[in-house]
Amino acid sequence: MIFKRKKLTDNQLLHLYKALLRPRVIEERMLVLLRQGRIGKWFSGIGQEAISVGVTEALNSDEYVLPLHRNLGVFTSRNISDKKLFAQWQGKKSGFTKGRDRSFHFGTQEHHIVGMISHLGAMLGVANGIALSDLLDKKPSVTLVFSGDGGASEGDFHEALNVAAVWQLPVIFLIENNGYGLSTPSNEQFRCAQFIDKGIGYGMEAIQIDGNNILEVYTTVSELADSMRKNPRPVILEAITFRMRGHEEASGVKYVPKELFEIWGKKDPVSNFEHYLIQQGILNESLISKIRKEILETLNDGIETVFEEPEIEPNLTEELQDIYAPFSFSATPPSPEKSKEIRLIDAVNEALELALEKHSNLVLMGQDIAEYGGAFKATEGLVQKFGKDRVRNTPITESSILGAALGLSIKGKKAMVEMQFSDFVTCGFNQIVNNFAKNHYRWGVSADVVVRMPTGAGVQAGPFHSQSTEAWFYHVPGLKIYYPSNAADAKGLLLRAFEDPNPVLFFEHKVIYRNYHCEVPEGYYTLPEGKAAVHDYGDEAVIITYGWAVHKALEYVQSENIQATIIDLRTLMPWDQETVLEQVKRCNKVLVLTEDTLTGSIASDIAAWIQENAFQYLDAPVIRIGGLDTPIPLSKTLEDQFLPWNRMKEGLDKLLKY
Ligand SMILES: Cc1ncc(C[n+]2csc(CCOP(=O)(O)OP(=O)(O)O)c2C)c(N)n1
Repeated sequence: MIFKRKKLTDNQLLHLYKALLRPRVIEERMLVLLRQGRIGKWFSGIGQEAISVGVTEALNSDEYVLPLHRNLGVFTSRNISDKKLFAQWQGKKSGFTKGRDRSFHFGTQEHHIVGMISHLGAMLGVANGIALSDLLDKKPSVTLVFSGDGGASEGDFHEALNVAAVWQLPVIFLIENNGYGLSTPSNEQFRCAQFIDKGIGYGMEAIQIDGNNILEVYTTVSELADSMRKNPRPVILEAITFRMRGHEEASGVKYVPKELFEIWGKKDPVSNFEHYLIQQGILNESLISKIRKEILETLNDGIETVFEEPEIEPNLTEELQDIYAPFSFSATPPSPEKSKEIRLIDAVNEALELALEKHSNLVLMGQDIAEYGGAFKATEGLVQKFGKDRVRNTPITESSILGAALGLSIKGKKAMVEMQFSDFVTCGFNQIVNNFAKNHYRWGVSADVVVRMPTGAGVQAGPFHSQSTEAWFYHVPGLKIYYPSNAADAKGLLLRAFEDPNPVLFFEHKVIYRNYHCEVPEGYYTLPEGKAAVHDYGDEAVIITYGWAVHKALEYVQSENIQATIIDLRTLMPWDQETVLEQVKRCNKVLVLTEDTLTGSIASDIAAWIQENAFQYLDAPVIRIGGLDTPIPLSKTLEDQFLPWNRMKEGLDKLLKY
């Protein structure tokens, strides 16, 4: 191995050696503890330390690094104490996630590290958001995100590189090419000879380095980062290395040819660098022992303290509280003096404009949302007023853009992502349910993101442009769901959503966009979440519903003169249990109505809640009415059959006669 020290001083070289040795010593100790049965799982990065350490040492301490499961050296190079790390690994309260997540699955703003979730590829888009924030703030800065060679097969990898290239984001996409993804060798994982070959396809520079040579890693990244700070752009950095141990310790290495260990053993990053430093007269055996001893002493102290720390005493209140980020804002009630009659689409547009004015840190992203104004024209005129930095057209990459939205939040910005149709959110599902929803609970940083979703059937758009997708998210703790039925609510709730630092999924029904209008107060106002609207036409039954179904229920009740009250839930997470209970007590007969397919719907959950909490007030079984449990068909007659409106009438008649 050839080491080129360039202009590095002896002290710098010694510092790099100590930084390189620390994760090795920690890991050796972990392997002993594992054999002793004192710890559980361990993912080893032995043999790959030069990468984690070299890149982290090369970056400024306020530049973000997004490491993976073999990158202990990133954490140690940012001077996180052994005790804190060990507490995290052991699931202790004093760890980074209060025992809520495993090993390297945590972030720390203090150290500018955003750790992984289990899902490979998910953090690549997040790195883009962090870099975008710096770019918007004109802060010369680089973000570095890791991927394994196996993880690079994920669609998220392609999306993230594509977005970074189009937006010229200063991100180093570091691929640790260690030959295996769990048991799968490279030739069963990808067909290209090397990852740098992908650069030209993305329109991106690509550099290959010897990942076992700490000086090559360090000097390459130092020079590259310097140049990227001056001239922001993304770069693929392929570090060639080898995984010297199993995928994780329990899984073994039977499938790896033995000779590979011999070849790569000779390329060990620590012993080679040690040898070089001895040759240079910077290190000697006694100094090595001294350094090792120092590292071990602090480590052992940390380990023993953590072992003594008691297991976590569960605190239910704390567990439930930490799902959402706490925040306070002063609600702005609508002023009734001035209003005008507008459609829901206009109300959304007005709210977006007001939100952009109020929150100077808000960035809107979505397909065709800039000059074109969005598929439904919800963002029309905004780019002209607020510019392309804040109203951003995106490539067709739902997952990566949602990831970028989280990256923006990590840097203190607010983001809105428009799904062209709520159906397409499936392509970004992971970001919402695993990253957004769990981020605050896991390490205390919320996804300050509003995802706007044009939704619903009734426009003969077929199985992939008509679905009601709200129940998919209702099931996931950590998300909020708003679903206004009219323009006035849409405006106030959307503005409320932007005040909230938590992730809000905001549903806009395509039929309501232009077919219904109402008086909408002018200017800025917010409406509270979890507060239903009650349309009181009598107390013979209560229909609990939301969205387009509110209009359908109202039309029927009004036209047939039925003495029923309609509850428009307005927000589904949280939903207004108090008003529901009050009206169940008053009306005693309940129909829960949804346009969504009935099985597993939010309506089903509400019906279950009512029978559990208000059984004694019921004069009839709770009736649930919803869409058919089929995909949503295209033709008008088939779609009419799918939609629940006729069944609603029958259900209500049956209920009233019960
Ligand atoms: C989306 C997803 N699919 C599968 C897994 C299971 N898994 C965890 S690590 C791993 C192998 C990763 O290989 P690579 O990216 O090359 O990184 P390495 O472990 O070699 O460092 C797999 C398949 C996962 N975590 N996430």
